[in-house]
Amino acid sequence: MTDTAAELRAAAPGAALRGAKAIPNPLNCRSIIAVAAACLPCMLPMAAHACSATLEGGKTIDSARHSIAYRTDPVRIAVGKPFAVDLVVCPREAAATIDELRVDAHMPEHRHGMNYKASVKPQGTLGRYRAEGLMFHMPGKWEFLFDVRDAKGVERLKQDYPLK
Ligand SMILES: [Cu+2]
Repeated sequence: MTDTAAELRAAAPGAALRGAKAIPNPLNCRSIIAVAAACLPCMLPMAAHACSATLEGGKTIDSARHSIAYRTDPVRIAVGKPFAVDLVVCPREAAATIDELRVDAHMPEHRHGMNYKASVKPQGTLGRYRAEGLMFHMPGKWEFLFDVRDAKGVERLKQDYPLK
């Protein structure tokens, strides 16, 4: 649980998708703020959404400030085989622009990341990116980390990826 709390502190507000599972330390105000920020979309159902990212055959993650759709290439990742990730990222606030997208992954239970650093390149269409050079070197519970940087800072979106 301390691991999750540490991630909450490290992540930008709104990024803690797994925050609902965490039991915030009452003395740790930043964790509580992070959890509250993660719930903003549910508390503000009338808030205007500039976009909702979609990618055929892909998965979507929504956070406070961004919507990400991603699809791995190949769709089925194999242990020890390089793969790429195609992404669509869009800001929820109409005027916001994305300055940088970083794609990474780690195994939270093993406390290690990948052995390679992914390179992310914008594609022709606005909001489309492709990350290359990823590899999961062992089976188990991986987690994708998508860091979106805009004028307000970095927002981290995460999603579990169990690899058999
Ligand atoms: Cu591992």
